[in-house]
Amino acid sequence: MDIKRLGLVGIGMALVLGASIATSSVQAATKLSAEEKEQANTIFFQRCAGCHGVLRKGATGKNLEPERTKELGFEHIRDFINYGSPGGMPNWGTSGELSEAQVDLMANYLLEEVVTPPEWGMKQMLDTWTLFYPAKNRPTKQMNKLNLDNLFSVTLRDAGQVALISGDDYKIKAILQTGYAVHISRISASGRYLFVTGRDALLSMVDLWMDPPTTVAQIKLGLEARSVETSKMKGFEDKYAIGGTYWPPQFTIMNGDTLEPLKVVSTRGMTYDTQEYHPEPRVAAILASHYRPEFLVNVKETGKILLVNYEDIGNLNVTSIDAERFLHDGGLDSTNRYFMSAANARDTIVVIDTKTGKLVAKVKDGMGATPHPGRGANFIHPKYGPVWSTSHLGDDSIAMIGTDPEGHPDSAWKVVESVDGLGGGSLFIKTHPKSTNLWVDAPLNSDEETYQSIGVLDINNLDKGVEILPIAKWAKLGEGSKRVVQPEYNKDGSEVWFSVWNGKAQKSAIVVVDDKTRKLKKVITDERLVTPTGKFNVYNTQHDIY
Ligand code: DHE
Repeated sequence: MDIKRLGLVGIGMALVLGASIATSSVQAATKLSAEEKEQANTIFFQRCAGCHGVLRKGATGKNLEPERTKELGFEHIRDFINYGSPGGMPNWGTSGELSEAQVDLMANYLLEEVVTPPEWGMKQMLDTWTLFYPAKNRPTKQMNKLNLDNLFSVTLRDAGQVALISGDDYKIKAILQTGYAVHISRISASGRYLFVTGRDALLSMVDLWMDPPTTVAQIKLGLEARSVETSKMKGFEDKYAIGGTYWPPQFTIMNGDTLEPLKVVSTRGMTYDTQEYHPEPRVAAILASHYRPEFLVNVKETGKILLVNYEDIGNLNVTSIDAERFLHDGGLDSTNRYFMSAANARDTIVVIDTKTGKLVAKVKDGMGATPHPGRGANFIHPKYGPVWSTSHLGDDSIAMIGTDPEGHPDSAWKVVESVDGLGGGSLFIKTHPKSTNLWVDAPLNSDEETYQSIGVLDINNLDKGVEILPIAKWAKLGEGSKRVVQPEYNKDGSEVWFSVWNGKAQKSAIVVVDDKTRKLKKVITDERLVTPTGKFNVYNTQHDIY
């Protein structure tokens, strides 16, 4: 095994981390000024809270409360921030993302007491809710000539915008202002409305029928968020939207037509296993059931999946399923019946039957380290039948789990095969019902050649191994880290799009590859394409095709 493909930069740092806490140096903190503390707070929010939690209790990242950091000592923490670790901690210092002074600042900051941010309830939400276009001022039919089914909503992360790009002529049709470090897009059941959430919990609702597509409502749901979804059950299409927040730890159900907040529900409570109180159980992925009028809400730190029934918001019925701690992302199987959810820091995939509303399995045997599926990839395995697959952050494997309990009972809810992908540091995997290719990225790998490439496997000949395509090279962008991230198909499954994610001041691109030939088809460049990351094809996102 090529050590680079596992992403083993900073192995020395892992050994440092593994060293006995008792032997590490205890060093007094340099007291930070109010100004320094504010700067550190901002950096912590932008770079660290996603993995370690606002209260620093740890999740994907380690616990960073002062009791622990003081034991580790200033130098240890500073080096860890600087060099990163094979477990997925980025090398903030050596990558140039933080200066030496900022690394020192953060090491000192982590020795100080935790700063608890303010709460955010209905009053704050209503204060920030803006309905730019009430439903009566919106068109009754599509006013533009866009082929909406093949439109892509592209996250322009550091611009706080999304670009709407046509999958037909590769042109940018609109740029829309959204929240800070915008994260994901989701599409309403009808395909008309696009919902975009920023990390700052600013949620935007875009009417794709207007000419040009326009933001019709916005609301700030808290201070930090990653997820949004809309009701997809027959009879409830476009009726409700839901947003989950990391801080405060809660979810909010909104009117799907206006974003008016209707119900805020805290997720604070007891962990599923040790049954101890957790003050910050963050809401990670949310999916809409196609079988029942329910949202599936991943509560990270307590390890519970909530089935939130939206039939009667005033008498809210929530089923709480004991799943596994540190639930993060996940998707549906090919029949849309089973929710496959990654408890990534526990190397587990939890399976929920959205038809019966019950836990089906917790798949642990055969999983790699830190599964990170995005929504995963569904295909027919030549031997084991329908499978859902995930790549991993912590190693280079791709795990395939059988999802057909009736047709292939022996394979159901087991890792039936695990193969080598592109490398550790993988975030996303993708295929399409019309394709026999399985694409896998590794944007957080430490090896430049690896994170600038994409891996592709032939579903019918998995033994042949991965073919590596130098996507970033094809884009010819000049300087920068140019991480290749998130495969996304066009509507008919003939093309796959990849983001070449560069620094904010550098040139980025989207590279389009022909799915059949695996050859370069198009490089989309435009000065407005600043730090593209996620891409969401309207039709595939609307219908949960992946
Ligand atoms: Fe994401 C999905 C959280 C960092 C790009 N990301 C998700 C989801 C969660 C999440 C909970 C699932 C949402 C859902 O389905 O409802 N992401 C987090 C983090 O907490 C984390 C680790 C750190 C942070 O501070 O945010 C994080 N994510 C990133 C990135 O650095 C990425 C690569 C670039 C970016 O734009 O920030 C990134 N995340 C994405 C993308 C998806 C996503 C593209 C949607 C994938 C999909 O196919 O659905």
